[in-house]
Amino acid sequence: MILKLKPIPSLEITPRDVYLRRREFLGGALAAAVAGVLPWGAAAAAAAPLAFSKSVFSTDEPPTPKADATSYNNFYEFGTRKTDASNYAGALKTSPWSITIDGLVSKPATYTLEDILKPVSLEERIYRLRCVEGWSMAVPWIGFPLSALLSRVEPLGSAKFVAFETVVRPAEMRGQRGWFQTLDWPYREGLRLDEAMHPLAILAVGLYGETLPNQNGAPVRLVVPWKYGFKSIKSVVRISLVEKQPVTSWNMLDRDEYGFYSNVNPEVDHPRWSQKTERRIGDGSGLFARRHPTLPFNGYGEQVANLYAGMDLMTYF
Ligand SMILES: Nc1nc2c(c(=O)[nH]1)N[C@H]1C(S)=C(S)[C@@H](COP(=O)(O)O)O[C@H]1N2
Ligand SMILES: [Mo]
Repeated sequence: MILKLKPIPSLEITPRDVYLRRREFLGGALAAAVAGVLPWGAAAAAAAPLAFSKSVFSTDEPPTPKADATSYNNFYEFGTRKTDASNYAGALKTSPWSITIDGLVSKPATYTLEDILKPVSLEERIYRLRCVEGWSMAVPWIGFPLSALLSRVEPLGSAKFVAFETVVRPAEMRGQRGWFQTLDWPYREGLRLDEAMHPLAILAVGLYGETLPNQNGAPVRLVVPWKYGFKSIKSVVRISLVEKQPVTSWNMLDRDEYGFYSNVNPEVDHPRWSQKTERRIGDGSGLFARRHPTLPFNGYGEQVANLYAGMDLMTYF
């Protein structure tokens, strides 16, 4: 195994352990977070330091250099080149920000980002994100379990899937205007409800100790580490609990190339290229870049394979 993921002891962790671990790592910024003074105020455009604890869910691999993780991005709302997001995403106004949660829930709501963050504690999780294009990065995300937010709105028994949408703002997102329409906006993604409730699925609001830069999906984006990167939808404004499998942007573009599940799987090639290996961003480039074997479920199989027991992963790719 290349990627060493520590086992998930979450259910064994006592509140006291969590408390002690948090005390160990939290700096002075904790006081601000506890008081509800989060750095997403009116003028929080620049990166602000975040208070967080370290998570037992992290891989123990060294993170990709921050300069690479924040300049080599896919964010088609700003263009299709890897540098477009870091060059143009500054135009997106990320404060104020709110997320509407609707559909099959007992308590539909529109929460501001501050409302969302008040009851949760942030943790840093170093996750590897594997892009369907054949590269990957290990990023120290700062976020909280998606399940915490979903539980708050009380999903109904009839809810089976969760649909996500990115903001639509052509005036601020150059990829949403003009002649070169790439995807059909809003960018849409989805998960089965049990996937969304899995403790590894997080909403991230920061990376490398600071609030998310716009190119990485500010102010709040999903990170689902066992799935190809395109499932990790950026700049989320709407989350809907639904009964039927929702449409997703890449699947709409080409259903043979991008499935709904999109679990990282070295055995299922993309129709135009192999998925067996990956290039690690920051690890040298060109012909001599080392390629690493891609792992089933991106290395998180022990934690998530049971979600797919009995499913043919060649059919449900
Ligand atoms: N809204 C939106 N979310 C998106 C994308 C996008 O184009 N638009 N690209 C996806 C893809 S293909 C990848 S690999 C990851 C990249 O995340 P990163 O730039 O933070 O590494 O974001 C995903 N989320
Ligand atoms: Mo990707």
